[in-house]
Amino acid sequence: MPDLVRYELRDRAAVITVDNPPVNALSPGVPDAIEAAVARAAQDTAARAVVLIGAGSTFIAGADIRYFETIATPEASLERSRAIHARLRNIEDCSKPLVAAIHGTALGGGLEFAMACHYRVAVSTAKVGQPEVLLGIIPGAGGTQRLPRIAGAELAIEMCTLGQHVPAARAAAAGIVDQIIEGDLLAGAIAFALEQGGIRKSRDQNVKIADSAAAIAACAQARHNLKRTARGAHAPYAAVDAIQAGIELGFDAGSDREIEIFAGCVLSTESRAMVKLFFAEREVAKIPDVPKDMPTLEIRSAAVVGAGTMGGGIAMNYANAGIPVLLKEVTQEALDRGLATIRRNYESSLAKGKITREQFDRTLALIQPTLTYDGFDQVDIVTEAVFENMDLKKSTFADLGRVTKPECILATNTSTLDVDEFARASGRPGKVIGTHYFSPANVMKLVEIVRGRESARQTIATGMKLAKKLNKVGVLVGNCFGFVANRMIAYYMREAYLLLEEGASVSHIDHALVEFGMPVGPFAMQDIAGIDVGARIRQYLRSIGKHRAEGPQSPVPDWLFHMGRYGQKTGSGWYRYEPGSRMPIPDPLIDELAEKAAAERGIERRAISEDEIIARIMTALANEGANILEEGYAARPGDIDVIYVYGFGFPRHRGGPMYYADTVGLPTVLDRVRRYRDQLGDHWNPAPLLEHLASSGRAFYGA
Ligand code: T1G
Repeated sequence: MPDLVRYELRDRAAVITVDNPPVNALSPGVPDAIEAAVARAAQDTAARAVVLIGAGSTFIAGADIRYFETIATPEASLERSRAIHARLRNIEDCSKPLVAAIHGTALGGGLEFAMACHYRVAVSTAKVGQPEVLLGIIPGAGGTQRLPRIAGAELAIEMCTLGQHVPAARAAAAGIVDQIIEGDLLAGAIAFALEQGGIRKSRDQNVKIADSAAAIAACAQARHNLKRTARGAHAPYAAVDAIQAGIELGFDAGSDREIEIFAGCVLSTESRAMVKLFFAEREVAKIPDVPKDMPTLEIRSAAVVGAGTMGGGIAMNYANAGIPVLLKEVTQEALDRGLATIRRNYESSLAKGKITREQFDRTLALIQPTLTYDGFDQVDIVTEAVFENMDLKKSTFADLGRVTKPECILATNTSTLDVDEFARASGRPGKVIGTHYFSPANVMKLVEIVRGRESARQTIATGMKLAKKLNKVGVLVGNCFGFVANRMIAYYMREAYLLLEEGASVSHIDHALVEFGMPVGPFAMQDIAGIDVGARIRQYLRSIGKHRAEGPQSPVPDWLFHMGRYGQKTGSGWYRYEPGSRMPIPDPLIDELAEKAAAERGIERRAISEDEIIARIMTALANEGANILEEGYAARPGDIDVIYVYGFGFPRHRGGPMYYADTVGLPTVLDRVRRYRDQLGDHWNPAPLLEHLASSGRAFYGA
């Protein structure tokens, strides 16, 4: 396929250009065309050296992920991997100096092709990486063999288990990149290639792994660390196994091990889940009725009303993105408190070396504190983050409608209240959206962009684009109670509370969810967020005759609230905490309260397995997710999964609550809902969409 891979002669060098937009993926035909072009260059008497480069914005960004699902059997995987290994050997055997010229990213198979080249040069903004573990696989084209030989075992392990993108400067320091090119990359690469006296095959380089004992010790240390960080994912361990095999058995046998291990990974549920998530993360930006080229408003300045925990974090997001932001409070004391928290956050980043002093000063200077609406008539967006009270928010929006310019976007950070009420109060409903951040707002990546009944498409498109500019993952959701994240988490918590009453302990339930892959269990999570936050929302909801999730409402969380046990911030909540420690200590008082609540509900307590805990909680999530999809408050199951992965740390290797339900099988999930209804009550009500898909043998994905 000459058109995806071009060949030309430049200054006595053969230039091979991969041109497969948007990211020069190694789609079918591309690897063979590169191999053929290298072979041609080797024969081309007019060429003294060869340069491999990518067209457009990047070098090769890896294998074409869209084709992973076409690999149906281990045999098919083995055959493909053996073919690509052979191709890279042939490329590496080129008799003339072969240089990879890297800009943008060289990722996965892209870096593996670059490492099969004899040399690599890059522009200073380039990045390289082996992100395969983020897809539930390992490098499958020799990366676990060549990278340790080029960069040493430790960095190879780090790159293959974390999957991060390594900047060119660090790659150069590690020997992955031989030269940083200033100015024109292609010209620099050709000059570099023509200077090279000979070829250098990375498969023959063993100096950096000569101390095999140290390298194998690094593998053992990595496995130890993964116990804490992998959270149940297997691919990172598999990558270490392949690297160790190469160190112990040599390049050839190590490559065979890599091929086998890769075959096991690419067919795994873990990989299927993570590939789905990869594309779901890209789909969330596509709003069915908002064209990709919808003109958006330029956000050059902002304002935030409310300098509390959320308001302060939101103001930091604007400042971190270089957007000047007014931060308004009602009293000087509250404003000073908010600013002090912001300053502390930046001082901690400075102390950790995440920002320089210059960045510290520049960013902090972008946050302008104020007690008035002066200047609000100039800003492009205002985010309201005042206390979660309907009347207060409505009067704030009435003010904003009055003091801001007509084209200004009015966003609310409410997590539970009706956005349409604020829109009406502002008098400019087309400009109103929800931007529901997650605490801490300056850290958590997720933002639910809430569409009101009259939110204009340009306002939505502007909100989505702004999320990306603030380095957030924006997901569009409908304006139902609790939107998507909180609406579903209410069912997650309902089941946790009820399982506690029925006989499971707080630490048992938390352990089950952590083993499942959650960063923390529901009770430890609530102790971090504050039991008082949930209690005050329940109080407000009771005042308007609502509950977060239908069914039995466990009294235990409110009992803790009335006892002043708010969690970590008060030294006790669902757990006890020693002064200055965040280590949760089980407290027998909680079991006593659970027994009391069970007695009041006439519940006979029993032993409950971790499998049942997971089944109950995940089924509750999926069933409510199905209702949300059917009601149209989320566009795709992938949107819900992206929300749960970024909002609550749902394990990526499970794909998210909706994809996880698909892996369990919707007939099984439906059967569980019906069984729970019979055993536990009518609050378990099968979602019509779940019933429909289960009875028609379909899944959420592909519905
Ligand atoms: N395959 C297929 N499509 C891809 C792709 C890929 N590798 N990478 C990106 N796309 C699509 C993406 O879906 C989107 O499509 C468009 O390109 C722009 O992407 C043998 C087996 C390169 C850093 O994991 O990390 O090699 O939505 O929105 O923000 O060992 O894309 O427009 O229709 O993300 O500028 C390893 C994955 C593969 C890299 C660019 N490689 N890609 O980010 O654009 S496994 C990766 C990325 C492998 C070998 C193994 C990013 C990016 P659409 P985008 P971006």
